[in-house]
Amino acid sequence: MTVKLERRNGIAVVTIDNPPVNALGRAVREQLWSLVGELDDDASVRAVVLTGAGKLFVGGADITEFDRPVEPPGLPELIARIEAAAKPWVAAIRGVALGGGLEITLGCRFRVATADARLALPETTLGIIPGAGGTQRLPRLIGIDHAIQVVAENLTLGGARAIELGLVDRLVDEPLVDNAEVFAHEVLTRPLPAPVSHRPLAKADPVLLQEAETRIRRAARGAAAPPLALAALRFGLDHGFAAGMANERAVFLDLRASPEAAALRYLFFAERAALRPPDLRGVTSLPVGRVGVVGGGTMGVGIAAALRNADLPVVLVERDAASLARGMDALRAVRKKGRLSEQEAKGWIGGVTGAVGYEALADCDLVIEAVFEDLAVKRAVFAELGRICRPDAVLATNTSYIDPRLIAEGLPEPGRFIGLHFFSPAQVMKLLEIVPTPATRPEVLATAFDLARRLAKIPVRSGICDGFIGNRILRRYRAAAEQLLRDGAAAAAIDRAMRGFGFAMGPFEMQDMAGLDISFLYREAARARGETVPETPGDLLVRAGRKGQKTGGGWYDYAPGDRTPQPSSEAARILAPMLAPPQTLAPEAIVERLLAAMAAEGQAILAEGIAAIPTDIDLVEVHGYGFPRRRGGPMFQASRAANRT
Ligand code: 3H9
Repeated sequence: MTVKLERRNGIAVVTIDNPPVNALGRAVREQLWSLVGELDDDASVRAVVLTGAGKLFVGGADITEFDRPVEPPGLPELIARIEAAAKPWVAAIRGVALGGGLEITLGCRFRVATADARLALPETTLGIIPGAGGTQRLPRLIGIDHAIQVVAENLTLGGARAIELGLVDRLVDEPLVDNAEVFAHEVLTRPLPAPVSHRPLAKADPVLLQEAETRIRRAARGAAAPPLALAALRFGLDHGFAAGMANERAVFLDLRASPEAAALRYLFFAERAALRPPDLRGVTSLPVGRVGVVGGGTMGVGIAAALRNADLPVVLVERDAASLARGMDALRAVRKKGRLSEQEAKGWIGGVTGAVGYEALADCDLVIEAVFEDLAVKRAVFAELGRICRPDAVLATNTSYIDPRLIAEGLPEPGRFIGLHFFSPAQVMKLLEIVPTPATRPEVLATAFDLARRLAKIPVRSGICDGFIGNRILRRYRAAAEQLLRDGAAAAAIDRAMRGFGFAMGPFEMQDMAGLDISFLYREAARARGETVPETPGDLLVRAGRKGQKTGGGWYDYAPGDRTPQPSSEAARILAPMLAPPQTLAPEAIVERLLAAMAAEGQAILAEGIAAIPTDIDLVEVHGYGFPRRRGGPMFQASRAANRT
């Protein structure tokens, strides 16, 4: 049974025991449905305590059911039944009560929680809105302005805050159920409060609603659910509880079936699966206590910050005192601002040992090299690391292009070597490409995945190829964008189309920001090696000194101190010899062409075994390259397009 019942002197304790997260799947709903009737009919029961087994209350509706039609009994009906029960139900919450998990507590007459409880309605992150009364009952308990933040802005309330807002009636210690039982006996001595749905709702301040609307729309960046969650809440304000519930349900069901929600669900499961690759099941990772970082430049500092954010002690090594001082200053600057107390901030930076020379790394369990992207420089680093580090220490390179096998050549114990490709800024970007060499031992690979989990990153394993998964697709994407340009589309039209699709920036704006010279130098190096690399429009711009924002112009012009791209007649003149006569393409056609190019490269990457599964490619794009989350990724898009035809 996924729902357990125990009777203790007049109190029935109902425990949802549905691992891993006590989701409210059909079996749970069915059992709760019949228990409400059974307990109402049981004269020995005076009140009911509803709780979750294990470390959490309930993680929400069962998301795996969302690809199928709704299976009765529905959650809104179940919650209405609990709310209307003859015996009062008391929710006893430890850990998380999320989505439907929080909604079911709102149907209970009381809520008690431990201080570590976390209450939230994260539905909008899944492309839906709360669908079991969250938008209607919550404002009646905590007021409209706070409810807006929980319903449409994914605010999580801790136990203490929930008490302040009136969401929880009492904070209790463990043992939770014993204390909830005491609470239940106590409340039975007093008249019961009205069910939440019967409570009055104060009038909303129109200015506050307007501000919320603007804020939520801006933050949603085109995602449908957050503004609709607010709208559902407002509908209830204007039309009352019953109409509000009917409207909420209709919007919920509509969104549940939307491509956006399908994409977000797909990523939800892909992100969790990424942490546990099947072939590493049963492989024990190596203990990592102290981590060395070689190089105090942007990448090294970002990696050190990511490690400190996960509370790992760091040794940051530079080649001289001045570079080390710069690195340490940069680290202080990227420390999580605002969120740390003075004491915590001290501890954060105090966990970094700065050192000149490699000797300080002798005791590290893992060392990550983040020096200049040059094979000879990197090899020199690993020659030193091979000499100084313990033979069992894991040694990692943060290269983004260079073949890790070449970097590791000559390294003693090559089985401990691995590529860890972080993305800049490394303390922010979620993606970690993990690049084993054929010599890398499974425990070392497992250690890399374990590290990603500790750093709250999304790990994706990549085989060895030029640019690994992400930069390889990026190159193809840019090439396709340049081909569109050559065919006569305007850079501004291409950028606009991709922004419309959900990217923060289009491909040309992005290159102007990052600098056109890096890929130019890369092509030049290939040409110098004798490879045939045809001239690109980007080459023309760089040769004319237009390297992007940093030189005042690239594909666009930029006024000093202003990052707004302006159409450039100078760029047009330089590029003219390569471009076909101007033509107007529909934004959809532009998006289709560029997505198809990304997906085609993804297919090649899969065919070559560089990525194991399509979801890995989508995770790389979403977490490393700004692919809009609500679109799932290029492979997800391609599979949907294939299903349509
Ligand atoms: C909702 O409630 C809609 C309602 O408004 C209306 C309905 C009518 N369902 O994250 P973890 C799986 S929408 C099914 O690694 P943690 C997960 O895939 C829902 N499965 O654990 C993984 O499986 P596997 C609103 C779920 O301890 C395993 O559980 N709720 C669900 O780090 C462990 O997950 C949310 O959006 C689910 N709801 O974190 C909350 N949740 O082992 C979503 C998880 O096979 N969940 N799984 O890889 C979470 O945020 C976290 O899972 C949680 C636990 C904090 C609960």
